[in-house]
Amino acid sequence: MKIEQIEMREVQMPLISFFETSFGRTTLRRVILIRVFSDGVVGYGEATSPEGPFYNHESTETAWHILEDFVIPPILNAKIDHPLDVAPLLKRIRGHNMAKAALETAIWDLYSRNLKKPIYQLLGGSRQTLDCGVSIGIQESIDELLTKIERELEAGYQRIKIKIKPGWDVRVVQEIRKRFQKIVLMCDANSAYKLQDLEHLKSLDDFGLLMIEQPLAWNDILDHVQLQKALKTPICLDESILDAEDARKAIEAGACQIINIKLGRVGGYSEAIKVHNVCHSRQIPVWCGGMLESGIGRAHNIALSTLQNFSLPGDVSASKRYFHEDIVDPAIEVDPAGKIHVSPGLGIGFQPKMSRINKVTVRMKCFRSKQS
Ligand code: OSB
Ligand code: MG
Repeated sequence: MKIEQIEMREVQMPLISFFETSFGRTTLRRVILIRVFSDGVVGYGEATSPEGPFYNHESTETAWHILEDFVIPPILNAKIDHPLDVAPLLKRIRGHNMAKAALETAIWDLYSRNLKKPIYQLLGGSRQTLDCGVSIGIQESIDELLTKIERELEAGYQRIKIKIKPGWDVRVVQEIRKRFQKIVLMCDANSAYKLQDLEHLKSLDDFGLLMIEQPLAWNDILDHVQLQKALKTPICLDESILDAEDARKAIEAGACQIINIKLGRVGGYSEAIKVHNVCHSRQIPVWCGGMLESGIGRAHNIALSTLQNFSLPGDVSASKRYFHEDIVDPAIEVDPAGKIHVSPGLGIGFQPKMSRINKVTVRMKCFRSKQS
C-alpha cells in the first residue's frame, strides 16, 4: 500500500449524560480521528484516550503530540504491505498505546477496504451477532441508578456493569439486587481500592456478581493475586493488561479469571489478537471494553469482538446511549434482544459521515508522504 496522506483531527462530542467513574466525570468527549489515504481509498481510526490522564497516563493532548511527532512520521514514509507491519515500526515508542492504536486500526480499515472485505473477516472473526452489556456510571443517587438500570434492561441489554468507588459500592449493589434479583451484574472500580480493603471487598461476594473489574492499582498484578485468592467472585483485569505478556503473567500468577480487551489500551489489533489468543489457550474468557468511543472506535470494537474467545457480553452498546448524533452511518444499533448484528460492509462496516465530522472538528493537521 502506498500511503499518500495521513490526516489527524480532534473532534468534540458532548455526551447525552455525564459519565462518572472512580477517577472523575466526563461530559465532553474529545477524540482524535485518523484518516489514512491511499489510491482513492480512506481508512479510519480513533484515539480512545480520555480527556485527562486518570484512567491511564494518556490524554487527548498526549495522543495528539505522540501521533504528530512520533507515530505518524515513521508510518508515512514506510513500505506497508500489511497492517501487521505497523506495530513493529512503532515498537520503539514506549507506551502511548492509544495513540499507536489510532493509526494501526486506521490502516486495518484502509487495507480491508482495499481488499473489499470487512475487517472482521481478515481477523478470522466468526461471530455474526454479539451480546451487549452496558456500563453505567456513578449517579447522584441510588434511585437514579436504579432507574437507569431499568431503562437499559428494557432496551434489551444482557449485562449491567456499574462503576463503584469507596462510599458507592456494597450498599449500592445491595439495593440493585433487592430490585433486580436475577440480572447479570458486575462492577468496575477503576483501581479505587487497595489490598487493605480486602475485607470490605469480600462483602461483594454475597451478590452473585459476574466479575469485579480492576479493583486494585492500575499497574498492579501481584496484589490482585492476593485478592483473587480471598474472593469467590472472579476478578477481571482492564487497566493492568497492556499486552499479551501482561496477560500471560496475570493468568499464570492467578491475578484474574477474565480479561477485558480494549484496542486502544493494547495498541491496536495486532496486540489485541495476541492477548485474545493467550487467554484462549488458557481458557480465560475475554470481552471487549469501551472508552466512550465515537461510532468509528465503536465499529472497530465490533470487528474485534467477532473473535471466538470474546464469549462474555462487552461494553459495546448503541451510539444513541452516548451521542445525539454519531459520526457514522448507520449509527451503531442494538436489537431488542441486546444483540449487535455484525455489518458485512467493507472495513469497519460503517460509513463515516464527513458532513457531521466536519461540524464537530476543532483542529486538523495533514501530513503528506514524500513517496507520492
Ligand atoms: O474502565 O471500562 C472502563 C469508560 C471510560 C474509561 C474507562 C472505562 C469506561 C467504561 C465505559 O466503562 C464503557 C463504554 O460504555 O464505552
Ligand atoms: Mg474498566
